[in-house]
Amino acid sequence: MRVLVTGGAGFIGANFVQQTVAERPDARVTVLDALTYAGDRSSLAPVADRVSFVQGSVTDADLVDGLVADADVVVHFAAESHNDNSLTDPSPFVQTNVVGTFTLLEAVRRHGVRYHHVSTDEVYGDLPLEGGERFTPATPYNPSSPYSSTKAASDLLVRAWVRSFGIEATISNCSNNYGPYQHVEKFIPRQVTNLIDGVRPRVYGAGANVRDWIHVADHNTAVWAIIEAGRVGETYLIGADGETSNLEVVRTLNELFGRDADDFDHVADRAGHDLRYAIDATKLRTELGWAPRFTDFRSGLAATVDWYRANEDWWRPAKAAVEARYARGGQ
Ligand code: NAD
Ligand code: TDX
Repeated sequence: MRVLVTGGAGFIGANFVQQTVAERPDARVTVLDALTYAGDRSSLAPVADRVSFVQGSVTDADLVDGLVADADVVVHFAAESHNDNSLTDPSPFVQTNVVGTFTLLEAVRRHGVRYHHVSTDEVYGDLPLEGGERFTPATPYNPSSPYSSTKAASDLLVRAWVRSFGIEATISNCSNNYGPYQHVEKFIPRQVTNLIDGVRPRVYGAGANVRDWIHVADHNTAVWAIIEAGRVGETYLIGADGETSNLEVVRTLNELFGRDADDFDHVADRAGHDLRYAIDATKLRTELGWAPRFTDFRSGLAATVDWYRANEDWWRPAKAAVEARYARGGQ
């Protein structure tokens, strides 16, 4: 099977490519990645000899056409992915997330190639902190940020291309991922690398916001389950019942570093900050028989801390610039 992975030098894409090479000897993987600030070719170093790497943008119609023509399945991870950046400059989010998806869909339509669209639970907006409500595939779209609105737009393009042109596509909307190779701008790697540097964790606002954490490896087994057995035109929600408040995350990290759990700082809140995400993954579990393997968040976090300790060469080059950017926003 010839697999074209967009965004394969990013966090989830690189884990997907490594996992695919390790577990699927029949897969021939090509990565298309623009190597923005978020992409790092060294994330693919362990499998470099098994992967064809093409540096370029998903908005480049000619390049995309040739690569899609040569694939059996396209797995689309490439995106601008950070909410905070989308509040500073939404423009690349519209280009990559909307125009890039459009460009891929047109190529998939021309060449009749199977397409899987990787998206986020943030398209559904947020939930109240209390009450236990969860997102389902029937939840109306109600995105809050420039990031999530461009992801929502891209999902709707996919649905329209299925209905209007009959392309063979599936969509997944996953909750917050954690694990190795995540950029230091994101919540967990930022705090882990702060703690390695002896800096107190930084929590936005009161810190009561809840995210539904899933290990990146579990996200990726779900993506493969959908590619292999998902019904064309369907949306699957991916989540592993990992609801945890930001306060609980930093307390656990402090404990893993042998520090007082409450030794952290509250900093300026994010504009429009979503309160709570929670996924009902019943459809994925019952229809496709998927189940997560990383069900103990604390030990998953401990393994992630170990990875960042052991791979300082990977994250150190980005750290100072990320912290300087946060400092300008009082965060
Ligand atoms: P990331 O920011 O770590 O990686 C994105 C990758 O896309 C980078 O390698 C970057 O170089 C590449 N890229 C950016 N613009 C590009 C362009 N125009 N053309 C080609 N490549 C380009 O993101 P991530 O966290 O790995 O997220 C991957 C996907 O998963 C995204 O679509 C995101 O919306 C979705 N998602 C992420 C999470 C999460 O918790 N991180 C949760 C649910 C869904
Ligand atoms: O320093 C911080 N302090 C803090 O309290 C940072 C960077 C974040 N936060 C908070 C904001 C969120 O409530 O932590 C939570 C997680 O923040 P992010 O890592 O920025 O993730 P989030 O905004 O929830 O979005 C993530 O999950 C859904 C990914 O970045 C998206 O790509 C994905 O779609």
